Amino acid sequence: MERLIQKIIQGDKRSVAKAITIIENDLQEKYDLLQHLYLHKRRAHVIGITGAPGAGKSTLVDRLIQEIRGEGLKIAIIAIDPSSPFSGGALLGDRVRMQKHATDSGVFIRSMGSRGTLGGLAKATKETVRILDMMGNDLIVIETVGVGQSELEIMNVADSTVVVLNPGAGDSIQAFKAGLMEIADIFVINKSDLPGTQKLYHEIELLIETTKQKAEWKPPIVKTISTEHQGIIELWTSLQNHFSFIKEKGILDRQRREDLAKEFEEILHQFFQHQIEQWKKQDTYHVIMDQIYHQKLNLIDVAKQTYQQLINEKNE
Ligand SMILES: Nc1nc2c(ncn2[C@@H]2O[C@H](COP(=O)(O)OP(=O)(O)OP(=O)(O)O)[C@@H](O)[C@H]2O)c(=O)[nH]1
Ligand SMILES: [Mg+2]
Repeated sequence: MERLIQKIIQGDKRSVAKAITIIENDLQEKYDLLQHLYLHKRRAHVIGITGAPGAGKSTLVDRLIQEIRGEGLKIAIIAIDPSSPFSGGALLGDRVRMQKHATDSGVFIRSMGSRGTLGGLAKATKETVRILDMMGNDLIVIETVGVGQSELEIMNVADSTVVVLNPGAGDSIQAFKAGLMEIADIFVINKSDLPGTQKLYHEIELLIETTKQKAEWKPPIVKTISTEHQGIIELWTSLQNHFSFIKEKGILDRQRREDLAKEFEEILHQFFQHQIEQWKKQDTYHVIMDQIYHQKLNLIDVAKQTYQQLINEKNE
């Protein structure tokens, strides 16, 4: 494990991929790996990019990579495989589009599937972010299709969330309904070469004015034509402004402490869950369940006793 960690710190892509697989597949070495990860102080700026299928998220990320690499910064991209079967083809497009960066040692791209539950994916994403931070990336971008609650949860992992909208698609109302107003730190109107851009701009402006009256951070609206590299510098500037803002206000620090507390609790749950699973493997388990079923034992009493027993085992 020490060797793997060293290689991750050196930026070895193969080792990073291996570590992510350990996390994704919940392998035995996971806690060993996490032990090292939690000793590392996070420093990367985590950016979430969400929006409807085909909004132009990948094109935008591709352009952002170009911009950021120009400044010599290191960047990692996590593309969350869309849970919707409709976007299958588009993902292939992503891979082709970003392919040209694949040989750049300062760019790491990984797609993560929605195998198992999406809630589990959010957790794996969080842990993957730690690996990518340790790898020395300055920026970690998470791209996800913004539809359900679970995708919103994935976006919670980000320090700065970008919501990508398109003109002429009724997008402002959609954004309002889908809860994207709450999570957006920056709005991007991509495809602003298309008609309806100004109308959408005013609608979002109005929504921000009414929903973010008291907010200290008012999300900027950036117009982009990502296919023509327009508005990319403005987006990058807005992202940097937002990161400075949350750092200066102590928001980032507070957020990361809360995240750690949550992760701590989750790990405790996992340990306990594991103990329960072990306990269920004992022969007495079925006997006890039978007796509960026939009202010979009281479920709550047995649960209390078992709980005590498990806690004591842990202390021994
Ligand atoms: N006219 C116009 N087309 C664009 C712009 N940006 C992206 N597109 C096109 O929109 C299509 C979808 O772009 P993607 O970047 O794959 O969109 P996406 O949001 O990543 O799509 P999913 O990953 O499927 O959700 C592509 O054909 C792009 O060429 C833009 O600014 N203007
Ligand atoms: Mg995409």
